[in-house]
Amino acid sequence: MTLVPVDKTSMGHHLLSFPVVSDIRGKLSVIEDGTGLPFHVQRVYYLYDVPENSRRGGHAHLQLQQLLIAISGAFSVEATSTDSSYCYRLADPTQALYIGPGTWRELHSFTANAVCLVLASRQYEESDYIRSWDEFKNLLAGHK
Ligand code: T46
Repeated sequence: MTLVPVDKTSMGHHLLSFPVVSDIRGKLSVIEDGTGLPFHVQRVYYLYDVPENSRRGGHAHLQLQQLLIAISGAFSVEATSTDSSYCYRLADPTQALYIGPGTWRELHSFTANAVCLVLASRQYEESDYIRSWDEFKNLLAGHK
């Protein structure tokens, strides 16, 4: 079963769609290496019990690629890269938001039951984070 691009918003951030197996017992979605995943998954983590008024992210990565999935509930992701800036509302467990290197992300407006599952292309490295907006803007300016 293959992932399908939903849109072409940006090279740095766009939605992908997972196939669903649905029957009277419920639904099942599969994420499988070699079926259209844009990278090999090295790490999985998840955000949950996030207060409604809390913001997460607020940084970019130098190399990391990630897929964000609203496994339960909903939340918003503001993504900014060289070619575009867009606010996604993730609320569908059959969709994943791809976020590539050089993309600033901010997550907010979590519903009470929201769970954000993240598949990541690399292990955790603090040195991969760009946590300063000014540094990020300088990086983008250098790529134009
Ligand atoms: C991202 C968004 C969606 C670890 O020890 N290992 C890990 O794999 C991660 C992701 C975090 N941490 C530690 C580092 C901090 O002490 O957990 C603490 C909270 O991490 P952070 O403030 O980076 O969490 P978020 O939710 O702001 O950002 C995370 C990811 O870091 C980031 O890459 O895109 O989730």
